[in-house]
Amino acid sequence: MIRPSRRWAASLALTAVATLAASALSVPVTHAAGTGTTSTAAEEGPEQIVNGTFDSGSGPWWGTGNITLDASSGQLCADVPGGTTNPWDVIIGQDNIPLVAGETYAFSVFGSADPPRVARTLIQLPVDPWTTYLAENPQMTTAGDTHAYTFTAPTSLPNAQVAFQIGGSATPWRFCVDNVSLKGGAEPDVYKPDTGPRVRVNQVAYLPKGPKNATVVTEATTALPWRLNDSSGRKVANGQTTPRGVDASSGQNVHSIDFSGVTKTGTGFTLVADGETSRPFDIGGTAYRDLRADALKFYYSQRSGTPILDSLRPGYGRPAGHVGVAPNQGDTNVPCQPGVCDYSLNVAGGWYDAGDHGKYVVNGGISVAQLMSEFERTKNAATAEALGDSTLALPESGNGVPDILDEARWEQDFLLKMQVPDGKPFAGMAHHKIHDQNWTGLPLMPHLDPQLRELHPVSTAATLNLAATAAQAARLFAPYDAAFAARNLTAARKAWDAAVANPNRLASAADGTGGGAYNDDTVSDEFYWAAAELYISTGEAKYKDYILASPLHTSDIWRERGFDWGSTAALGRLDLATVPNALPGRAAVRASVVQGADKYLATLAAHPYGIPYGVTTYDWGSNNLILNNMAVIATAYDLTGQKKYLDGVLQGWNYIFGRNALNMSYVTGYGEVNSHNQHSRWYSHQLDSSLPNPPKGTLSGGPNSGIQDPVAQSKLAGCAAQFCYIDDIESWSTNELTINWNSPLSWVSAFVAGQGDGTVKAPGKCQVTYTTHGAWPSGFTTQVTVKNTGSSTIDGWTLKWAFLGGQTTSHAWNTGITQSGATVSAKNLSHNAKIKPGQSVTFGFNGSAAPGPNPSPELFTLNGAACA
Ligand code: 9MR
Repeated sequence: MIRPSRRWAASLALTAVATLAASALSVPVTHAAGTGTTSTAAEEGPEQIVNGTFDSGSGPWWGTGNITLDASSGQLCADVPGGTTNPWDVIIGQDNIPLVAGETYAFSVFGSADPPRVARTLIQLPVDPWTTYLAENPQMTTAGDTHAYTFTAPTSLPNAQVAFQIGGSATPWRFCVDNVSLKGGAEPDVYKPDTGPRVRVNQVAYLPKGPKNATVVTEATTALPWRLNDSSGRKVANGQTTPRGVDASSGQNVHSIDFSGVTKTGTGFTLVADGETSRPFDIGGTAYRDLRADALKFYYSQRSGTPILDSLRPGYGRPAGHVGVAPNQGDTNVPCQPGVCDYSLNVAGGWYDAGDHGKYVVNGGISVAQLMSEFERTKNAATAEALGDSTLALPESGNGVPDILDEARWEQDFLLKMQVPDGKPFAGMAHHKIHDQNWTGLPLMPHLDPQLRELHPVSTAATLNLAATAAQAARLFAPYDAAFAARNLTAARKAWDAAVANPNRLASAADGTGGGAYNDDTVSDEFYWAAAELYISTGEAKYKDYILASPLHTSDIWRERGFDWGSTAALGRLDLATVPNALPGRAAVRASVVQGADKYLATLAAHPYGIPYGVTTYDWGSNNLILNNMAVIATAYDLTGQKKYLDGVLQGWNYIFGRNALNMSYVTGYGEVNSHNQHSRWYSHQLDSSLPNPPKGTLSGGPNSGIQDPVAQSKLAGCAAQFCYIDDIESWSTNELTINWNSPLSWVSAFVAGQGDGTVKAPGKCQVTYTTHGAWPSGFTTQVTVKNTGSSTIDGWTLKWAFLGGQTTSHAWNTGITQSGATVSAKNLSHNAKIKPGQSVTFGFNGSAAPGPNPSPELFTLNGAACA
């Protein structure tokens, strides 16, 4: 993958003027030795340039905003525009090069220019007064030459800059460099992360009645004493550690600590063991309510096609990106890649995928599905708290629709636009993605991206992502906007049929220039997921038959590595288990989720850091995979109410917030030490202090054993899995932010936020029989009996449930009924307010039908408590 880094143009004119002034005043200690002459001693010294061979893209090299760096040939090339005045109007550079005073360095570069040009070559101070230590003007030829020089550094500094100033030409030309090398000086520091105290805790909070686990890194092989202190250092509890041996995911010898017995609440607790004091943490539950909102608020500032209002996100306001206003070229009229199609589409809107400006149907699909499922869970799970309107500070807040659905719709509208129009080849399928023709650098605000945007070929995977999400949207939006729901259902059916007709159109792994490939060679899981959503929303036999015939319906889909955008069967299985439907054998579907959860619990129990991720090499975006495994455990809790599943989620949660080898939280703004330099073209604070860091509640991808980017490669080579991470904006393979990573963070934080103090809630003392006696095309009649199974009289009651889709209640008897969205509240009348132990009340209502099935609800709450 090639990801050039590029400086934003704004600050550069000033930079370069100052450079000249400084070089005129200072005396460069450059010994221009000419081509081919170098100091042997220096040549044998250590290499100080990172990725001078461009074997893995162009990072951490950057360029000015008027060029695009291209490393696809294995050299670094740029088309230099004509019509600039000064050399510094166009620059390619690399920062953070250490120099040691008095050391002699050998610098060399192979460069070419077509047509021939001079490329001003500098090693300099990166800030005013821009003192130069090497300043040369090599003549670059079309065939290319190696140019080599030596110089002695007059001063020590950790962050010198190599810069090729290539502006000032009246006409355009092409510049390429390769084998850029600076040898000499001291061995570059071996990167050693600052991991702080060896006692590792969840730096945010433990729930008072939940499990409390920590890990201590120690050479000791026998149990050690531990002690828990409150914020004033007073002892709250003590005990003995459990030696766990060497942890394969970190290579560390560790002990675990269990202080679950402590239920005292407060802030500023610390855990002490082996002479080390942990970072402080709370015992209490409210932080995760904030996170539930923050993790969802993340999506608004990822929106494309609309201005981000500073009034709603102070410090994050920006103009609308990609609305066809120069220098943007899109996304209102986007052509296909050459030869792919003969039309243009308006695909404005949606969310930017990650730190790039690309929009990908496969990844948008799982993200919007997880947001919709987070909402759908509020209809079906006993511990889910309502996610209502005006909870996320959106432009749509106050429109009567839950904000989480407003946010999901922003993406779903975009996914619908990616469907091939009728009458065109592959009508009904979805284009795999839309993004820039070439990779852009950092920082680059969305509205300033000058690249051509292109639609890429259709794919079966994208089409099925559209089918699945549109089918889910059809039932969830029905109570709020019947027309939008119907549009989604039509699109979903059409997409399904198109995918069945074209079951093997795979996105190419080679299509990764300017955006991610998101290639996926196995689409049986996408078929299964789409069939599941279509079946739940329509009840139709063709989808049911597909599900029942799919080998994925009964196989063990619970990968140790977790599910993600390329492995989506779990999305279907989880919804078939939790959303009311009439699938034959549904009990086995539910049981399979519990089996998956049991597997992850076993992994977690065996792991000295309590991580439900049973692998020793970590994948790209490992944090999202771990969170998805936790969502499976959480769903088992929703299905069974068994404490071990709740405890499992809470234990896995600790890893994300600091109980890990790096002793850090991977969520911006949460935990004393947290990721905040995630790779992003607009949250580029690390590169430009006038820009913000990512907003609070942004998940980093986390450790990735693949370390595909040059910064990670230069700093983390040989890393044990948990150490394959660096909070550096250039480390796009370990530290990006992505819409499909915040979606499980958001889902799981909503689960945790709903658990109060961590106690397993006792079921309500009630039993409900819900019988739909008659159904006709436009309506139905239902009778409900509520039995008091407790030992005291219920005096006044409200029974709540939710319909699957757009059903509404009309005439009711023996109750007063109100409805909000799909959720119905039936309240007693004065004559039946009391239900004595063992006795029942019966009421009924007529309802208006909605498209699709009308299954009996499976969750009833009486006065706020879920009936058994
Ligand atoms: O999240 C994706 C990961 O699973 C893949 O292994 C990786 C390489 O193909 O790509 C990741 O997705 C990136 C996408 O291609 C472009 N936008 C940023 C995504 C996160 O890094």
